[in-house]
Amino acid sequence: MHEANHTVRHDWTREDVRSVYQQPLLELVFTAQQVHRQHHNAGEVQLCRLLSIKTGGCPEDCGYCPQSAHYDTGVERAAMLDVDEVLRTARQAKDEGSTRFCMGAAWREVREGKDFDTVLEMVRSVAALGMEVCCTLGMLTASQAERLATAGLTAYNHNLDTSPEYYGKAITTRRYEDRLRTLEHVRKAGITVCCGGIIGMGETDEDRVGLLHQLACLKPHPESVPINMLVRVEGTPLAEAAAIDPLILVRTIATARVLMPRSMVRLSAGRHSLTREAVALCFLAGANSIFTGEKLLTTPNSEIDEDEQLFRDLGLRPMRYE
Ligand code: SAM
Ligand code: DTB
Ligand code: SF4
Repeated sequence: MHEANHTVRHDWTREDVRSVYQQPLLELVFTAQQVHRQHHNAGEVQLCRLLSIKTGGCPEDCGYCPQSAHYDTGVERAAMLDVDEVLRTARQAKDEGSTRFCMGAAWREVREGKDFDTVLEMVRSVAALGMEVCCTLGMLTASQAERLATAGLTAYNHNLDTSPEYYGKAITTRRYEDRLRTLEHVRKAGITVCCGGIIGMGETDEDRVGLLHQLACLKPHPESVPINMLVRVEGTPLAEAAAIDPLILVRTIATARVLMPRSMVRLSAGRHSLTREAVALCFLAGANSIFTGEKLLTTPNSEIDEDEQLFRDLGLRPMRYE
């Protein structure tokens, strides 16, 4: 079934997804690598830079997140950055080889007013550098999505995070349907979708299958699929979650690659805690994008010189502009 046909499909059943996910790992990685080579240049990995433009004090209480005002995590609430500061970071990221710049805000949803106007200005300025511009600002209305599109936004990140069944155990103040509605607004506005999830929150294989199934049935597929491994931050309810085996990350990435052949699959949070060999396996499994720079939003990320060394050792190149 899936081995022979590597075309883009949106009619995956949960059983299909389960049977891809459950294959012997090396069979799965081999299939994923074939799919990857059919649709992408396997020697290139896109570098993306994240910046938290509005940190901490979020009214939402997502059990994994260091920025929620509900938990004492040591992340200080900060005012919104100014446009010049954001632009400086974006220019530096571009000089360091990033082709995509993603701005995150610790908001449950976007509210009208000065802060949103500032975000629109940031989007216009970063787009003028010729970089792909992504934002992750929480829930959006249709009209806010349209204004972001007009400002030049390339992509909007809004994760489904986990399966519909497990969602309520990790997040209690918003619903899966709310997430799907924002994704629809983003699509309708003509912005590309960046949507993935987090593994290592105590979910089962079946929950990971459930998440991947939801993503693979979105039509069109999200152009970008971030796979995050939980960063366990002290003070959050998930601080003591059991560490997840990196081979489960490899399995999740490989399944995402097989199900969504054309998408960029991004090895996102948690990379810092992986060995170089595990990162290499993630690339072999079809990951073709990473975040670079010393920080993700609030937690540490891999050092840029270590990444450069790894790219040299693996013979990979940062993706250039198209
Ligand atoms: N507030 C917005 C929202 O929730 O959509 C945007 C920012 S939020 C920090 C973006 C994503 O980061 C979340 O959906 C989640 O997938 C991921 N994330 C947050 N905390 C994380 C953690 N500790 N480990 C891994 N991923 C995390
Ligand atoms: C995504 O899926 N991962 C990134 C990005 N989208 C915004 C965020 C990871 C955040 C990790 C925790 C932190 O640094 O605060
Ligand atoms: Fe707020 Fe987003 Fe963190 Fe949830 S994931 S607490 S909405 S910043």
